[in-house]
Amino acid sequence: MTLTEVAHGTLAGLAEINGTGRDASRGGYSRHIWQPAELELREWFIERAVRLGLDVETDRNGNIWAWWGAPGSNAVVTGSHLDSVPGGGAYDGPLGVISALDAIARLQSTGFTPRRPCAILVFAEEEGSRFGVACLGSRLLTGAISPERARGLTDGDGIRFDAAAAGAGLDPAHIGRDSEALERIGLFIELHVEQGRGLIDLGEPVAVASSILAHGRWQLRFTGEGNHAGATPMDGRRDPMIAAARATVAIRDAARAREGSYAQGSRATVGRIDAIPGGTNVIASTVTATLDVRAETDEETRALVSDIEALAADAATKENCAVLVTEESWSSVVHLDPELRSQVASTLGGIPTLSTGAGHDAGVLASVVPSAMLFVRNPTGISHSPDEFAELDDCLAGVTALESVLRELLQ
Ligand code: HGY
Ligand code: MN
Ligand code: MN
Repeated sequence: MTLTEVAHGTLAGLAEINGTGRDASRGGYSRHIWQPAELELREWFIERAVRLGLDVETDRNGNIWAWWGAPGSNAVVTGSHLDSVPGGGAYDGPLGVISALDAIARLQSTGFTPRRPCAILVFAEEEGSRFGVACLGSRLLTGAISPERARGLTDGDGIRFDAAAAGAGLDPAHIGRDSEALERIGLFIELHVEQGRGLIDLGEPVAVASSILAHGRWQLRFTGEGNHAGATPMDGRRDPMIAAARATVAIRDAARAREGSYAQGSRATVGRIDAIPGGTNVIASTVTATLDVRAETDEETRALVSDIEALAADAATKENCAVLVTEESWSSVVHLDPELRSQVASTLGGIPTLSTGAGHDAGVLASVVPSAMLFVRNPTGISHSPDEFAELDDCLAGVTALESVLRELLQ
């Protein structure tokens, strides 16, 4: 079945938002916090939740809560995010939100009444695509980032987070750890499209998550001497683009060269390089490269980053440039709650367990409440790309799994 064919069944939500935030130049979707496409998705979610009779509120940090019955403590909370990476896929985030809506709709349609509070939670800025810090909404909720630091984050146009939050109707003075909201959460479970090949290799539609790689984001800022591309001889140039290019290849080689048990899980990626001033006929004065590093332990990730810092310094020196490395965000390795994981697995008759290299809000919440994740097979094994995909039958298997787990946890 195509997406439009499901317009009236479970996962109809995928069809309903299929056109929202399409990115004509990159392909896929660009849905960034408090910009038109993401605002449209917020409204879509609220309308869908109200249609289910859920009580909706947006918290002080821009996360949306949709309560099935009265808010209360020890709640079973499920959900994910609606925002995307630039040119992202249709499923990363929205599949978890839509599956939560559909699982609750199915429970309601069987006359099931939850014996404990239940809510869907839609997190703000999970991808960090606008303000640079991943899982910003869940970090603020849990106090994993200071309100001061969050307020001062800026987007590509220099707009501050506090100004954007105020524009979205929040009180920037009030953002930060929300103990009252946290105390309500008894456990959190997030359904998410798988972003690797695990379920393809296992030949299974659904798995439960075991762990999330340690990961973080850094910025490498190379500075040299801006000059005229035509009037400046090659000798004597101090070109930060060359330093950044050398460093980018060396970073890739360093991650590939990790030894022993860390070889498989170590990853380092330069996702974007921005040059100032960025003219075709101009030698750049400053070049900024983004850096994403991940590994199976905090120590190994930190060790790889310090190797990368040395490599970047060497690349800069060779070009008579300077480099400044600054950390933007950090997430320790996450081992999701083993008890909840086995309860989920046994409820589902023993589905496989998978670790992931992708970060999630469930990984942030795991530091404060028992958290679990369900993965749905992605037959391309590709994510953060328009090629990300999930077969309808596998999506339905995911909803059915989430419905069974919620029924078990709520009775
Ligand atoms: O970057 C990540 O792993 C997640 O998609 N935010
Ligand atoms: Mn993502
Ligand atoms: Mn995601």
